[in-house]
Amino acid sequence: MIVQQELNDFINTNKELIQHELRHHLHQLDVPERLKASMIYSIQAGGKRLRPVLFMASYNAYNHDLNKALSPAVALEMIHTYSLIHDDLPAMDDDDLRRGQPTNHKKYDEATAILAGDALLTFSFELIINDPHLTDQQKIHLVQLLSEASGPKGMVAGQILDIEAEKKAVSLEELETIHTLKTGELFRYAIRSGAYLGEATHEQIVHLDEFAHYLGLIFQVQDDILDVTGEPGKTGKPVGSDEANEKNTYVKLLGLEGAIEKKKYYVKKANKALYDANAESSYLMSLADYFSSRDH
Ligand code: GRG
Repeated sequence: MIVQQELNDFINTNKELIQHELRHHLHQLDVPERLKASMIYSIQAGGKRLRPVLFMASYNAYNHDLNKALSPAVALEMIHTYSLIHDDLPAMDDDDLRRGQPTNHKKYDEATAILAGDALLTFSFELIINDPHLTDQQKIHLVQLLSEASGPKGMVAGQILDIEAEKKAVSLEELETIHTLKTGELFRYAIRSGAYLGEATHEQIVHLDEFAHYLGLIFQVQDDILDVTGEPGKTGKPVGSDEANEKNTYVKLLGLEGAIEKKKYYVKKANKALYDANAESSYLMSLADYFSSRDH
């Protein structure tokens, strides 16, 4: 049983490690100054680094040796950041604020924000390919996993389905598909790639895929619950805003009580999948609880 303090230490240590790696790779880039500044602006804007922490927890569930290959997690955070920059653009959500600060296109301009996103996306693959701690076979596999998770079969598919679903009623099943692709695929990559490098078996990875699926849904249902119950300022989004009212959410479909019940169901399924993956005493288990009770 992992106690809260131990989990906090694990999260903080790995967050620091990833921040350091992100800074190191971006600051040494020899590229046009405005592009570099805009990439660094969004990377350093205070993200929770949940996905890299999941990667580390998944590696740690199967392997206690020091994980020197951090590029799969750094690449993942870069792709997550690119997706947020593009999601905030006028052509998409048209947001002025992200994490309580001006969005990239507000701080710089639209063209710069588009290019900063493009640059983070492509640079992420370069990082994996140049990682001296990975074998060629590992590089190929990781690039395959990451491109599938973030591309037209993964996150990008989720984004277009989400845009198409705006302002029309969707079923619970359609909502789950959108979130599984838009949010869940990157979680799945984090967990799969960590377990793969930690040398989990194929069967364990199949169970972890199921865990990741439910973790993505827990994350999203909690996001929707926080939209109506969260403290303003903490979530970085206005509570009860027009945006929140128009969105297809679990709370809209099931009511607040129904959404909370659904979350409990997802937590149960996630825990069962972790047992099946022999990872029940890992940080992954505590992270599932952390995801379901987070307040921002
Ligand atoms: C533009 C191709 C493209 C995709 C965008 C992820 C995404 C797809 C859009 C983000 C919109 C959104 C608010 C989705 C809800 C789930 C989500 C990804 C929230 C943000 O993730 P956190 O909480 O963010 O991990 P931080 O700020 O901590 O990095």
